[in-house]
Amino acid sequence: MFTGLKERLQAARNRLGGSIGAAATAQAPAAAGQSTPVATPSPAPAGTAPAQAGPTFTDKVRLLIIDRELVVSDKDVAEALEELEMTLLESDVALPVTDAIIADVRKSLVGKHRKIGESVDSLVVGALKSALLNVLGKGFDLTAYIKSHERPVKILFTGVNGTGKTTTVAKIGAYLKKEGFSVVIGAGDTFRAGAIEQIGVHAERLGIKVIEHQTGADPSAVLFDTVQYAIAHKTDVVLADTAGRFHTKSNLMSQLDKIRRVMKPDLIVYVDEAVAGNDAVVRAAEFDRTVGADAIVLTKADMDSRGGAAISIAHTIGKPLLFLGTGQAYEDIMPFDPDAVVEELLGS
Ligand SMILES: Nc1nc2c(ncn2[C@@H]2O[C@H](COP(=O)(O)OP(=O)(O)O)[C@@H](O)[C@H]2O)c(=O)[nH]1
Ligand SMILES: [Mg+2]
Repeated sequence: MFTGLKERLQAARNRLGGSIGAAATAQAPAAAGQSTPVATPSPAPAGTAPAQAGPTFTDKVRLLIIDRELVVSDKDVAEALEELEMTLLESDVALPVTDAIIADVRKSLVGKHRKIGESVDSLVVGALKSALLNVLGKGFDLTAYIKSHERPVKILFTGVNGTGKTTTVAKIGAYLKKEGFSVVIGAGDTFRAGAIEQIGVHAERLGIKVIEHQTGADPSAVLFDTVQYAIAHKTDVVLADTAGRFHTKSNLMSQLDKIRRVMKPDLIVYVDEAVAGNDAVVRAAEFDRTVGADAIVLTKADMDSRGGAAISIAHTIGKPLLFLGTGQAYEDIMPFDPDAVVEELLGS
C-alpha cells in the first residue's frame, strides 16, 4: 500500500536531513573557533591538560560542539522543501494539501534550535509526521458511533459506479457482525442488472439478511422497507447499497435525494477508489456539496502506490476517512488509523 509514496517520502526525509546536517557542519568549526579563548583552560598547552580538577580541553570542545545549539535557517531547507513539494504533487497529493504540509514542515524546522549532537533525522521525521497527521485528521470510529447512537443506525453508501460500494457494504457488514452488531443490508441498486444478485450472494455468504425488490424498482421503497425491517427486528445497523451515479446526472442525483429523504440516514458514506487519485478528491467534494457526505471510504488502496487521495481527501473536504479497502476479500478492510498510516509511511 502506498509503496511509491513511502519511497518518495523516504528520499525527501534523507534530503531534508542531509541539508540540515550539511548546514550544521558548515557552522560547527566557526562556533568552536569563536570561543577558543574561553576554551583554553590553562597556561598548559592544549592536549597536555593537567590532571587536576576542572574540565579538560577535550571536555570543553565536546561541550562546544555537541551542546551548542544551531538554528536551522530557511535557506538550509529551501531546496529540500521544494523537492518535497514536487514529491507530494507527483504522488497526486492535492495542491492545497501539499501547501499545508510544506508550510507545516517549514514551521517545525526553521528557527528550530538544535543541538549539534542531536539527530537530524529524528528532527526531520518528527516534522514530517506531525505535518501528515495534521492533514489526515482523526479518522472515524464507526463502532463507537454505533454504540452511542439510537438503533438502528442507518448508513447510506454513495459514489460513482465500479468504485467498490457493494463490496464495501459486504465488508463493513462482515466487520460489524464480527464486532457483535446485528446488520441488515438494503439492495438499493435496482438500476444495474445483476446488482441485486451480487449483494444477495455476499449477504448469503456472510449470513446477513438482505432486503430486495425487483430490478427497476424505486430504491427509496427498498431502503424504506429495509429500515422498517430493522426497526421490527431491533437490528443494530442498516447498510444501504445504491447504484453508482455521477453528480452530473441530475435524474440519478434527485433519486438519491429522494432516498435520503425517505430513509433519513444517520451517516452518508462516500465511497471512491484510492487509485483515482485527485479525481476521487474532486468527486468527493462534489458529492458532499450535492447530497452531503459524513465520512469517506477509499477502496483499492492495495492497488495504489501513490497514496495521494488517502493523504488529501479528509483535509480537502473536511470529512473523516472511515475505512481503507485493501483487497477483494471480506476481511480486506482497515479502519482508517492516521497514526498507523504515518508510521507505515515514515517508519521509525
Ligand atoms: N483490489 C481491490 N478491489 C476492490 C476493492 N474493493 C472493491 N474492489 C473490486 O472493485 C470492483 C467493483 O466493485 P463493486 O463493489 O461492484 O463496485 P460498485 O459498482 O461501486 O458497487 C469489484 O471487482 C471488486 O472486487 C479493494 O479494496 N481492493
Ligand atoms: Mg454496486
